[in-house]
Parts: sequence; C-alpha cells; structure tokens
Amino acid sequence: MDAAENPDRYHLYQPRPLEIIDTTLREGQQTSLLHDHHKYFFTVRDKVELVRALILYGVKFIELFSPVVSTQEGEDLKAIQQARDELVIQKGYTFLLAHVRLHPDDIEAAIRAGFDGLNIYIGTSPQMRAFSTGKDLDDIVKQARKLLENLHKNHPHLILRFSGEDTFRTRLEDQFYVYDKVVPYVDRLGLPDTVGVATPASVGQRIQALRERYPKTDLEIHFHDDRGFALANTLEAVRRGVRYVNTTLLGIGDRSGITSMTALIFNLYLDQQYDLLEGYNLRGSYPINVLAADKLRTLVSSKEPISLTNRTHTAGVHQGAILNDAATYEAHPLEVFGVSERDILLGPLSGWNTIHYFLKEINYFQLDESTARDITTRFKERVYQIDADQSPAQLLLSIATDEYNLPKLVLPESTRNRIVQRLDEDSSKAGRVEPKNIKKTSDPKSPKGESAK
Ligand code: HCA
Ligand code: CU
Repeated sequence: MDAAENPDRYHLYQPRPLEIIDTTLREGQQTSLLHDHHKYFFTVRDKVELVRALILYGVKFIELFSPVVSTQEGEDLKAIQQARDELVIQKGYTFLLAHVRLHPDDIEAAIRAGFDGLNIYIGTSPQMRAFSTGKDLDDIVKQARKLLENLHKNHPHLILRFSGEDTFRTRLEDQFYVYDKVVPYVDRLGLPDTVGVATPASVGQRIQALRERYPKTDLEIHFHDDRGFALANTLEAVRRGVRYVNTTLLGIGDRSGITSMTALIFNLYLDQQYDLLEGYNLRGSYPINVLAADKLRTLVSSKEPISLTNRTHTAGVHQGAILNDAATYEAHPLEVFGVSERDILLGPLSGWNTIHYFLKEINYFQLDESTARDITTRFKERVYQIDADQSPAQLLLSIATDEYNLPKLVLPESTRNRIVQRLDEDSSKAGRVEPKNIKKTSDPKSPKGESAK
C-alpha cells in the first residue's frame, strides 16, 4: 500500500499525546558502535526486524534515510514498506518519514520512493552556516520557502517537518526569522540539539518561546547526549507539551547518541504520566532493547535503564538484602518493562544473536558463537513443529541440554534465582561444542575464569 492509495491518512490520524518518531535506522545507523563491532550497517533483515518490533511496540512514525544516501538504502526501503503494510490490520498504519536535506534532489527521490512525509533540515546556527551549508539566513529562507510552498501545494498529503539544525546554537531571533517564513507550510517544526549543548533550562526557555510564537504548530525535539542530558532535556520538553519526540533504540546515534526510547517511556511511567503512554507496549521494552543490542553484536548497555544490569547485584551486602526483599536495592518495577527472561520472545524469526544471548546470558550455558549459529539452525527447523504444550524457549533449552550437552556456569549461591547479566568471558574463547560428540567439560561445577557480574 503506498501513500497514493489513502493519501489523506495522516490528516485523518488522531495523534496521541506522545508520538515517538523513532530514528534508529537513520540517526541510530550513524552510531560508531556499528564500526566497533565490525558490522558497519544494518542488513535489510535487521531493518525489517527492527521496524516490525517498533511497530508492535506502538511506534507510529519511523524516520529513515533519504534514498539518495545509497542505492542500498533505497532498495531496503521496499522491504521496510512491505513489513509496515503487513502490520496494518494488526496495528494500524505507520508513517515512514524520509530525513532529507533542504535540497530538491533529496526531496524528489523521497517522494518517488513513496514516503509518507519529509523531515527536512538545514543548519541555521552560525557554525553550520559558515562551515557546513555555506548559506546565510536569507538564502535559507528563500530556498525553504520556495520548496515548502511547492510541496504544500503539489503534495498536500505529505507530512512536512522543517528543522533548523543546531537549534540550540541558533539565536532565537534567527530561528524566528526562518521559522516565520516556513510555518504556514509545515505540520511540525523541529528543534534538534545537534551537538548536545542544551540543558533542561535552555530547553524550557526555547520551547516556551516557540510555543508562544507558533501556538498552532506541533514541535518535534531531537536531543543529543554529549553532556548526558538528552533524557532530562526530553522530559523537560515533554513536560512543556511537546508531542513529537525523536528517540532511538538504546539511544544509539552520532557520537554519544540521542534519547533512548525505552528510557523515556520508563521515566514517563515513573513520573505517572500515564496519558502519555497510550498505545505503547511497555512489556516489550526489554525485548526490543535485546533485539537492538543483538543487531549491534553487543549487550544492552549498563547505562540503559531498561537493562538486566539494573537487576544485577554484585556487592555481598546488596545481594544479601535482595534475597530478603528485592525492593531494598531495586526501586523500580522493571518487570513491567519486560526485564525478565520470559520476555525474550523466541520464535522462527529469532536471530542467532538472540539465541546466543538467551542461552549464555540468561541460562548460563557456555557456548561460542558458531555453536549458537548451529543451534539456531536446528531450532528454526523444529520450531514450526512444536507441540501445543511446548514453548519455543523449552524447545531451545532441550536442544541445548539434550542434543548439545552444553555445560552450564554454576553461579555463586547468593546469586541463584536472580537474573544476572554476566560479561565474564570472551565467547570466542569458549570451547566449540559439536552435537552428539559431546564431552562434558572436565568439571562443570567449577568452570574456569567465571565470575558472575
Ligand atoms: C544529522 C543531524 C541531526 C538532524 C536532526 C533533524 C541533528 O545527523 O543530520 O533532522 O532534526 O542532530 O541535528 O541528526
Ligand atoms: Cu542528530
């Protein structure tokens, strides 16, 4: 289904009080983590799985690169559009937005590719004007007005957003000068903190000024985390009524990234902002983080609030108290956000990374990556035939135990029955285990080099 079939879909849509615009596949793909782990880009399969997971989580707006970025990005878009269309009956329509420069080539390519909307941006700060675009404010205004007026007239159903990149180093008068000219033609005005200089105080002031001047136009925020303020800035903006918020899974993005989707949702819940949570599947928070981490070949970061690390206790005193009552050192209801082994939803679409993670980190089996890949192949062959009373997780555990005889890490007494995330050994060093030719490790009760983290 493309935008032409039901062109006014957006203007018929009733936006919720909080609309997340996920940009994992645009801003997130700019993360250096992809390079650290020699991955470099998300494959089309990664993208489709992430998009499906985001839609099932309740996200209605997904930002992607403009097709001019690379032929591959243009190709992958078709698979993403198909994945989106397959979920329309179950979850309603999800809008795909192209991130485009204020440039006719980007804009035309995005329209041809069937995007629902354009997230247009151009640098407005003195730094961006001098060293990035080379355009002064009058050039920007002239070009923006011409392009946006045409788009508004000729493509009335496209969702249009205009952002002055580097808003928080742009003088308020300069931002007004530009936004005054484009506001009649757009659905949203963006406020990106491109280099992460904003604080909750400066965010509050800027948003108040923009809301007073453009009371009828929705604002969209995008905060980088260079100072560690992305989340605090986002909460301040939302508190001041901003409806559209850019986030990524795990907060990945350029440099130290932007606001993490699940960290935002979690904090709104803790602040009892339940109206803002309409339509979001809170229990899917941890599973979606695990999925994103898998795609990056890493674990969910310890800095991510919705992580197993937040339920991991190492200090003896803490462990003792936790065994008496978990609330002593666990103040937050992480189980509401799916931080539990039950919520790693295994199935035929699970990648080997998820399976590796599930077996190693949650069930403490010792296995290397190539064994995880083999097990994944077996699991996928069998999962279609499981009995009604068996779950995919049970099937996987039985393959690991009965067919591969995988040795298990024995945890210290005090951490038994707790969910513990460990990063104890380099999986490349863990022995490869072949099915049916399996010898138990010499003494599985005292595996080498283990430590529960
Ligand atoms: C970029 C910069 C950007 C754009 C945000 C926006 C930023 O990577 O192109 O379009 O609103 O942080 O300013 O991500
Ligand atoms: Cu950015």
